[in-house]
Amino acid sequence: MAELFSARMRASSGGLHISGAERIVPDAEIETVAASLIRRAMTHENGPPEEIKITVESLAGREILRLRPLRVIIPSGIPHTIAVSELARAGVSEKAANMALEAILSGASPAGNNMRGAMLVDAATGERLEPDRERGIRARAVDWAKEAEAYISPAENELACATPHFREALALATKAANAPGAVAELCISDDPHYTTGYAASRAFGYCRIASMKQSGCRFGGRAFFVNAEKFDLEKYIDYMRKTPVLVNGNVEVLHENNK
Ligand code: PML
Repeated sequence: MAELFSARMRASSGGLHISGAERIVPDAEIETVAASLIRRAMTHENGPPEEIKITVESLAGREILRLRPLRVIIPSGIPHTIAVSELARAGVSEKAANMALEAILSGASPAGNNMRGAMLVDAATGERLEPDRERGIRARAVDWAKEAEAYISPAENELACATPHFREALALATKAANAPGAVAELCISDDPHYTTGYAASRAFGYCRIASMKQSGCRFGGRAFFVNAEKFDLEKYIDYMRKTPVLVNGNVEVLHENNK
């Protein structure tokens, strides 16, 4: 079997995060994928970055965790209300959910900008647990298995996805939902004109929510909610950063009309 590599891109301007992406690819595809990551950074709607960092790292010797994708739910109703109730049924207090929602939509870093990674939030109290509020927590080394194209492409077609946001977010949410101590996740894109977000959990799936922010709003980010009583920060960060995850399996899309 071909050796696998983690390839990631981070683009920034003036020290501020602009865009990022993660792939897991065989050695033969590294050059093509690196070129496409650079093209993506250069054509991002926030403008060409001042700096693009591409990291390619061998995954040799690391055990790859294979996960089935979270089931996708398409709700109807008031976006923020759906998000909070979806988080609540997964075990996040309303206080914690509302705190995260407000922080994401007003710039969760100490300077009031978007964070580079996600907030880490005690699901019960809403206390923020990430060691660095600028960097936050990053989920790295996650992608769809090559064979999963047969599952993710039809789901993208069904949902009329014109960009890779959905497929990348579903893979990342699947990894995050399986982290030790994970309770749920809330995400709103920081791309100003991408307004779809989600609330996800291992128990209830990936609830894809349209209109989570006003078009043009530059704020966005993620909050990972954890059970602080069953939680080891070091193990959590180690899993999020280092455990390579390939997602594969049928992408079930469920349309809920009565929320
Ligand atoms: C991001 O910009 O990284 C977040 C993308 C959220 C995607 C939501 C979706 O389309 O399902």
